Amino acid sequence: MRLCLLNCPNLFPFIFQRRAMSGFSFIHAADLHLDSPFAGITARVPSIAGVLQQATFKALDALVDLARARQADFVVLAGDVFELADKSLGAQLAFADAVSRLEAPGIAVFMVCGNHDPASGRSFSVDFPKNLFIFPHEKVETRIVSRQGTNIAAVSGISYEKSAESRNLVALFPREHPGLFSIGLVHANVGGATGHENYAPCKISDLDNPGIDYWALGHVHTKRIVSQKPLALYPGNTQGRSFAEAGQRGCYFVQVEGNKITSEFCPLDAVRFLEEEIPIAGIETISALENAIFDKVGKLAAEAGNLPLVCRITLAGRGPLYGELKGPDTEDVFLERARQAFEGRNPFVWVERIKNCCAPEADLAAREKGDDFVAQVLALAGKMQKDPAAAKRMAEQALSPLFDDSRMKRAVNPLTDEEISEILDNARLACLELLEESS
Ligand SMILES: [Mn+2]
Repeated sequence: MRLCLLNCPNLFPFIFQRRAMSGFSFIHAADLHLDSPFAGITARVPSIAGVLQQATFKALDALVDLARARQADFVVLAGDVFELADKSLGAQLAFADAVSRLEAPGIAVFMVCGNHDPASGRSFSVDFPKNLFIFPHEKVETRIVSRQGTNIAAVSGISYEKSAESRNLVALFPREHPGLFSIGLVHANVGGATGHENYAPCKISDLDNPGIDYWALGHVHTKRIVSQKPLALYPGNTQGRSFAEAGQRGCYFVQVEGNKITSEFCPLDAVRFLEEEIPIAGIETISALENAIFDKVGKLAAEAGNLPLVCRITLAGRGPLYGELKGPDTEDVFLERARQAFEGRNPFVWVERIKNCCAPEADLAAREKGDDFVAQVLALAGKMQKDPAAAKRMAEQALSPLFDDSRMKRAVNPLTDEEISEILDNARLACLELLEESS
């Protein structure tokens, strides 16, 4: 028998059977991005596009199933539950449904708003069940969770008011310990994580707060242990939405027994993104390469198990087939044939792209040691690849006469890091082709 209470004793009078245990457990998830549009994934087949569109919702359902199956005492959601500040109607209704499925077994849900769904964003007049508590943005608040009349944990949290949150929210948490297992729930960029906006920035050392036993973080989309004491985790997002978010996605199931905290990662995603390279070295014929592509897609499908798969294969490295692969339609021909080979699979296997990044069969390292122009460019490109920041500075310097022109500035966007890296790769390849022709 269990009673799960927030700070109001008559709020959750739900009673049900649970296994005997002295500790308690909760689920920590973040960045659900409900109703994410999967920008950049151009699924031509409507049934696949539909599955992608539903994937963030399915991950939410999986989270609810997990919380119920494991009989978690409560759930904490560390921001970006919704994709859009003007939360979509479908996302809000689906979220209300999910929370109400947790209401019957008495599982409370605590949530903070992140940069995608700040408190100031528009909301529809959806009635959320009473087991949901959304932390305010003005200051850190604390809620006590109880079971069977006994207080088991304190959850403190604070929301974003607007997207570009510049406050150090972590620093606002109380430093006195509440005498119960204490969770700090916050959406923040801890330690200047790259690849994510630097919102609610703080240093890792800011987490060193005697009032907090577990930091339930959100914002960084790939799971990460930020600190061991106190334990601070990013669970990553619940559903990958691009190849930048490849691999398993899910949440942490956290068990607390006395001083012992055990965190177990549990996948929730409904569609798996996987990307892999095929080194062309040693592959002698186009037919052998095609077999290698089919084998690799088959291996990724096995890895995705019972989940639908969106995959990308990159042909990489140096090898004798380089010349034959140079044609403009090579990628498309392989792609079309791979899609056909895996058509009709259930769950589906969708090959998103076959990317050709091969280089000719030349001894690059030896060639870089020469003193001619080609060797110098190869050496420089190699050096720049190892130091992208320096490469960016040099490229910007070289291009400044062009990009500093006021008319050009209006017409052309500055180069992105990815574009600069591609220019370098192409320069390298052009040099290698010159080598090939002259040999
Ligand atoms: Mn996010």
